[in-house]
Amino acid sequence: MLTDVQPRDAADETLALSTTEADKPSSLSGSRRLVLGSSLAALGLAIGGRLAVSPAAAQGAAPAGAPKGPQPFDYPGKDKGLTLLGDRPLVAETPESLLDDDTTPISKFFIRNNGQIPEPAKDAEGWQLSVEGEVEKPLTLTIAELKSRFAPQTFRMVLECGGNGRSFYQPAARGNQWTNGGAGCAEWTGVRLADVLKAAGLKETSKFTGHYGADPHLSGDTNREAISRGMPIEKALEPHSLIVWAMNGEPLPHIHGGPLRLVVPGWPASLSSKWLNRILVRTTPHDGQGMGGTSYRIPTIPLVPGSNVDGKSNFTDMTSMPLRAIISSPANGTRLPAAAREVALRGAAWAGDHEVAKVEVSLDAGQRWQAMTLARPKNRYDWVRWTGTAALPSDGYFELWVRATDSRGVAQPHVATNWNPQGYGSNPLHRIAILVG
Ligand SMILES: Nc1nc2c(c(=O)[nH]1)N[C@H]1C(S)=C(S)[C@@H](COP(=O)(O)O)O[C@H]1N2
Ligand SMILES: [Mo]
Repeated sequence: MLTDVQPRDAADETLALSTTEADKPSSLSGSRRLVLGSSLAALGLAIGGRLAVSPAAAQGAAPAGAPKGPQPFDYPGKDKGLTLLGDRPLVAETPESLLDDDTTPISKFFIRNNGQIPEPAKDAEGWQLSVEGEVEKPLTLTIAELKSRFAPQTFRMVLECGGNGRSFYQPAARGNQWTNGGAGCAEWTGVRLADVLKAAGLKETSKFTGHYGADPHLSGDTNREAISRGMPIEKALEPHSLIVWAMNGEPLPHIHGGPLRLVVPGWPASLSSKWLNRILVRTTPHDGQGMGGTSYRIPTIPLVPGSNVDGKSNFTDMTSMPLRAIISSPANGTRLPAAAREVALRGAAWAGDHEVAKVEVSLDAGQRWQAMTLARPKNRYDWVRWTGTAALPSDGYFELWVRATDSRGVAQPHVATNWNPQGYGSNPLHRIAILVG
């Protein structure tokens, strides 16, 4: 049967094209689609984060048990403008308008935990990392030893949750309903994972890694891992795959995995293990928590949206994150004065393992596109900041659409494609609404 469709919340939006969706009653009341119309006049200025016209940011997309819609966020050292997506485990995303800095400040950086937050380390320099398994000589290194034995590197690199963009899928996919804010771009300082692996001595048979962190499973069961993912050795040996102890020049904050984490840029951030204490080198693909099934895996043959599949066949591990561009200024819902005839635009674009070649903006729902100016990224895996100006033909309501194109000539889709049960790879173009006058 083709349409083994998962149940959805009744409040879900109704732009779906499939017959299973078309007969659902439209539920405009309470929908975030109305945010601009109903609240802009009242607020007179920016509305927090979500696209007023987006069906995907609908509150109904939240999984059962999760808070209904975005919740205010209150966490030490974090900006209150972050959006809480779940408090157990703690997950918060960054509204696009808070991704307006060239380097994402720690206060605005998204948070994604799968398990409990571990106890903070008492002696950060004494934190131990072991490298074991398919190596010539297993190692145990303290952070102090990592710093003294290997050459430190600093790169500005995007870290992006594998599920970023998930909320744009119709029907809703399982998991945290990220919009575009499960991503940030920070300066990471550490040593090359490759240097440490080589010090442990790689063999012909050293083909994959598996990573372990100190965070307990959500249940507290000490036999279970919160998450433990791994990758092919080629990705581990890339010069930008780092073992990191500093973020934006500060000791790596506890909530971001301090004192030690991996940063594996371009691929799902679930590989960037926080509270890193053990790397296992393997001959076979890792089998830890978050490997196999439909976890961080995408279909190799496109599925009917809503299909109930287990990922055992015709699925492959997600590698590069997809292309994505955001408008970080103005914020969605911004009201400009009457007679304003242009608007300054700013944003960012990134492309996983690939390169951003072009960023364009449309004011007429994609009929005409205008190229934006791209800044030079600092290094591979840095995002591309972009700027530009759009002419406003009149007062009134406008939607601004942004789309990136990569160096292979592939642009972002208008809608989320390649639906999969856990919602990976969703990268429809970002849209914001503004009102002039
Ligand atoms: N030990 C550990 N590492 C982890 C996770 C986790 O739950 N535990 N979550 C992963 C996921 S899914 C993401 S998206 C990133 C989030 O990193 P951040 O919280 O620093 O933004 O950490 C990854 N590393
Ligand atoms: Mo993630």
